Amino acid sequence: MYGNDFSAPDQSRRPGPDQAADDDPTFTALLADEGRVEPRDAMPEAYRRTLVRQIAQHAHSEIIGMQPEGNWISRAPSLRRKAILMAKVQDEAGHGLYLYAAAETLGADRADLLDQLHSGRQKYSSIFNYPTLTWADVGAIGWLVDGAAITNQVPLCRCSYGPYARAMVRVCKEESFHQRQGFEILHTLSHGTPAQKRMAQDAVDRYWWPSLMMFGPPDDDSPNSAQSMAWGIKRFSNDELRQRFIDMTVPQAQALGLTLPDPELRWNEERGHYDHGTIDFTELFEVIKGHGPCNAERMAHRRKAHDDGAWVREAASAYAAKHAAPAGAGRGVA
Ligand code: BYC
Repeated sequence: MYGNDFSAPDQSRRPGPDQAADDDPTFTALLADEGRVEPRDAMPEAYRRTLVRQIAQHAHSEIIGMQPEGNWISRAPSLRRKAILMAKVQDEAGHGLYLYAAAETLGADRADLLDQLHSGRQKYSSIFNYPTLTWADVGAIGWLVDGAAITNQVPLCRCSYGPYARAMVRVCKEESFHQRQGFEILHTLSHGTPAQKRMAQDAVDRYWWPSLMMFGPPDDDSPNSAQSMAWGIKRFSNDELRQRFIDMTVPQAQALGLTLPDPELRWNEERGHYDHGTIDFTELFEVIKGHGPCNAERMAHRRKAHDDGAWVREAASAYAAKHAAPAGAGRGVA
C-alpha cells in the first residue's frame, strides 16, 4: 500500500505511520521547517484523512472533467482541433491516475475511492456539472476552467505532502498548455464572423461565475481552510486564489476582445486588485448537493463507464496474478 516508488520516502528519517500522533514533535518541526512529509513518515491521522479527502476529490474531478469536453471530440471543427482535444482529454485521465496513485501512498484503496465517488460519498468539482452547449464552451473551459485550476494548483506544488506536490508539478505544466489552447480557440472565434464572436461571448458569459465558484466557498464559510493552511496543504485561502485568478483574467479578456459578465469589475488602485460583483454561492452549494444542471448525467455516465470497464480490470488482475505466481506454477510443466 505504501510502496509507490515515485514518492521515494526517506525511510531512515522517521518512525512508521503506526506511531503517528497528533502532537508528534517531529511532524510539527518538519512542517515548521517547510520540509516535505513522505508516505512512511509519521503523520497525524487527521492530516492523512484531509489529504485523502482532497486528493480523492481532485482525482475524481479530473476524470469526471473528461466528460464535458469529451462530448465535443466527435464534433470538433477540424482534424487539428480534434487531435488537440483528444490529447487534452487524455491528459486529464493521466492527471486522475497520478492523483489516485498519490492517494494510495496514504493507504487509500483506489477501488474504494471510486466506490465513494459512485455512491456520492465523495465530491468532485462543481464546474463539471455545467453543460458544453457549443464548440466555444471547449475554449471557455480551457481558458477559464483550466486557468482557475492552474491558479489553485501552482501553490499545491509546494504542498507539505511530497507525492501530491510532485504530482502537481507535471499537472500544472500540462494545464498551462490546456489554458493556452482554450485561449487560442476563443481568440480565433472572437476574431471570426459576428456569429462566432457571439458564440465565444455566450460561452464566457455562462462559464465566468461557475469558474469563480471552483475556488470553493468564501473564507469565512470554508470549514477546512484554516487547518489545511496550518498543515501546509493549502498555501492560500479560497478568496485569495479567487482574487488572483480575477486579476490575471481581466486583462486576458481584454486581449480576447470579450467582456466578462460582471458590471462591477473594476480596478481598485488602493487595493491593487480588481473589485468584483457578488458571487451567488447558493448556486455553488446547490451544485455541490447534486442539483446542478448535469450532476445526474455525469454520474450516470461515470458509473456506466466503470461497469463497462469491469472486464479490463479483471483481465489486468488475472495478468498480474499470473505473473506474480512462482515460475512454472500453473503452466503444466511436465
Ligand atoms: N466543487 O472548506 P472548503 C481540473 C467542498 S480539476 C465541489 O473550502 P477545501 C480540470 C469541499 O470539498 C479541478 N465541492 O474545502 C479537470 C468541502 O467539502 P467536504 C479540481 C467543493 O477542501 C479536467 C466543502 O465544499 N481541483 O482542474 O479546504 C478538465 C467546504 O469547502 C468545491 C481540485 O480539486 C467545488 N468547487 O477547499 C479541466 C484542487 N469547493 O470535503 C480542468 C484541489 C469546495 O468537507 N482542491 N467544495 O465534504 C482544493 O484546492 C480544495 O479542495 C478546494 C476546496 C479549494 C476545492
